[in-house]
Amino acid sequence: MTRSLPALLLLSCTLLPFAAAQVQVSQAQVAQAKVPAAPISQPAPKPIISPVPKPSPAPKPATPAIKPALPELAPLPAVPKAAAPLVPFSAALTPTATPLPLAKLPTDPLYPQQWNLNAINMAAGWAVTGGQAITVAVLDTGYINDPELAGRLVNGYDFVSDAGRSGDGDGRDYDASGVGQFNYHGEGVANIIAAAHDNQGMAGINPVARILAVRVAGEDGLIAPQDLIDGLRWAAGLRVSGAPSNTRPAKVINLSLYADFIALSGCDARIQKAVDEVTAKGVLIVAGAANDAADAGGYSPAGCRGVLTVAATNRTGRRASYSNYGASVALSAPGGEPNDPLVFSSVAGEQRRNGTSFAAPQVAGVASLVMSLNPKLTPAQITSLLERTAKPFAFGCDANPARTCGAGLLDAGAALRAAQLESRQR
Ligand SMILES: [Ca+2]
Ligand SMILES: [Ca+2]
Repeated sequence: MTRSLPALLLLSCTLLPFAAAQVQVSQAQVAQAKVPAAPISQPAPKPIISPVPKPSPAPKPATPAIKPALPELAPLPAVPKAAAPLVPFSAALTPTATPLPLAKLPTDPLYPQQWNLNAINMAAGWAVTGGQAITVAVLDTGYINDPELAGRLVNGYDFVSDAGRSGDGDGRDYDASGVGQFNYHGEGVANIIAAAHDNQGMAGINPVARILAVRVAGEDGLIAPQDLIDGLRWAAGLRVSGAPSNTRPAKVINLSLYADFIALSGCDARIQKAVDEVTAKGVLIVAGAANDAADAGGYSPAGCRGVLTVAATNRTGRRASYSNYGASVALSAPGGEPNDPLVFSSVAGEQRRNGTSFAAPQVAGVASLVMSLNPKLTPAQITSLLERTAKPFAFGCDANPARTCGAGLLDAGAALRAAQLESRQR
């Protein structure tokens, strides 16, 4: 892929090597490319959440004429929305109480398969706190009304400005629900952060967190830089012309993406400006490093100053084959490999995916637990805490010592014990 081509945005990896994927592919090539994707790592998905009643079939959307499908994302069939109520945007936040340890480990059926939670020492973290209703914004494909987030999913705003790519027939509007075949992406990110411990599906990292869904990705999975910038600013409570004011800003923003049409040559100045404004408001931005097995410093937002950039590891604790690396990476979290993915729940059934898209939300989830203990920490202080409590890579994360993956592997137990100790000392 040459660097002038449009960048693909969602950091869900690739059963096919990303670097080998063609951007300007014909529909026939796309269809062909999908063939090896399914059976490698995905057994037939089992429904793990009560089936959602099917609405009458919607008319088939026309095939997008201009944008190619994403070769890195295996599309799913369209699924109906679940019936769990969305939190109205204006709803008051639950008053915070002293954060307590989690009463017991999750009994959700997918929990034993969530190997990434063992890898990040999550049970030791939950022994410190089960979290509070911290708001985490997910800037992604929009929300799916997933029962895992019932009562905690906030309909934010649809920032996709291009009506030709939005899939909902218009530009920006008040409905942040996802449209199209890549919906599972934002749903999976949100569920990794905040899925309920409810004996169904999976277990999230902060099971009481509130998810603010902000749609920035079009139906085609691409993100325009201005939509990302406005979505970032809005999620943090900054004014965005034409959008309603956000009176319930997030404390953490998860970006499992990079924006389209940005040259891969360092942080884009427009994105950096938005990042600076958001972090100055005390909002932590967590971003995936991207999936090109390249230096993340060339990417936006992964290479931007002030962003907590997350590389992906595999089950052995080494760098995942696709993960970006380098000095802009703060630390790592499990992202899995194509043949050994992470597992998470979806209204469409169990998902098995890999990518830095799914590493970043683990850090965002643990960061929200840290904030549960000490809401006054600045983004820089949270980043520092997570870096210094990360489990160092004994022999580096990669056989090539130049391919660094930050301070180590996320350690939720160590991070939350340190956060608790520091909050008591204040
Ligand atoms: Ca729209
Ligand atoms: Ca669950």
